[in-house]
Amino acid sequence: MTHTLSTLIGLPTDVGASRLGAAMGPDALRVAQLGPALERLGVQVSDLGNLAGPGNPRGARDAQGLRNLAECLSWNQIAHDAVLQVLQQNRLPILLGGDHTLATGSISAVARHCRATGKQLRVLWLDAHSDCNTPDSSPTGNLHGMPVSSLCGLGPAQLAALSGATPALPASSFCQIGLRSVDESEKHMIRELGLEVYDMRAIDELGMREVMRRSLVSLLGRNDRDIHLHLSFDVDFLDPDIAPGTGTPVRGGPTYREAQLCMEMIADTGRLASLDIVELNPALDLRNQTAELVVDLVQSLFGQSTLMREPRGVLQC
Ligand code: 6HN
Ligand code: MN
Ligand code: MN
Ligand code: MN
Repeated sequence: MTHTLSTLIGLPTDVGASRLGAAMGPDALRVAQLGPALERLGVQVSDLGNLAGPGNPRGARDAQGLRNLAECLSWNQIAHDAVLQVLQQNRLPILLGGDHTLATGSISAVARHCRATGKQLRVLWLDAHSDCNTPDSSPTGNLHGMPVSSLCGLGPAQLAALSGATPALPASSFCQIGLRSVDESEKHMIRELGLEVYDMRAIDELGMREVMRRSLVSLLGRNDRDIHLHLSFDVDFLDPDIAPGTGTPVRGGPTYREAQLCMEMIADTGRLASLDIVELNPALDLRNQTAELVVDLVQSLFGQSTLMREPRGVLQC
């Protein structure tokens, strides 16, 4: 384990999504005992509670074609400031969303921290979607579809500026896994940016193990000590049969076992240093099963395994 001290940051908002409910995500994760589950693994957990921010005005698209931009900016600034402070305390921030817009603030803070400490930031993005729309390309105007482009310096300028440098990180520092709903405009963007992407077809053809091996090798290379690995975990990555509690479900996602293997292989790298858990929508869930599944997976991410084993490292897997 890289960090044994971690801090939960609740960001109860759904201003970046079109469906209401992700604002209840942080509490559903607490009800599912996220903190105690991590503590059983030897992680010391503190919880900042739910931070306050603007409500959801459910705005129409503005002149730029965006919904709730001002509120998204506020929430991302709040996310940014909290994540940066936690990193400066040498703790591992766990952002509890909230919708996926929040990754802009969160990863901008991580990028700032890495610049200050000489670390190299790599981002693993688990999602059914590519989240690389721009204000011009977005079919919906929802900002949760734009964090990747914002971080690459293309989204709305105020969001892109959060890291203090544009881009917060180059597209080559990302890897996306689990995609199965990509807008036409995003297909072009993936090409243009040169994003490394493993869609569900890649998982079908290669298997999760090989997909994870390839992506971790390309993200971490020789797995030097100076790499900071950030995981942005959109709950809609998971198949909706096992994880119905999310606002933009897409059928045909990873199974329980595939998702476990994915988390276990990330744990094996020993490089996880910050985490977003986003897009959990308890209003659409059944008896909190999605939150409970996420807690189960996060335990694997923090090193829980069936047998006692030594971390194998990315190149030995
Ligand atoms: N998410 N591509 C669609 C859009 O509205 O831009 C869906 C985005 C979903 C975003 O799940 O984080
Ligand atoms: Mn650090
Ligand atoms: Mn997403
Ligand atoms: Mn998604």
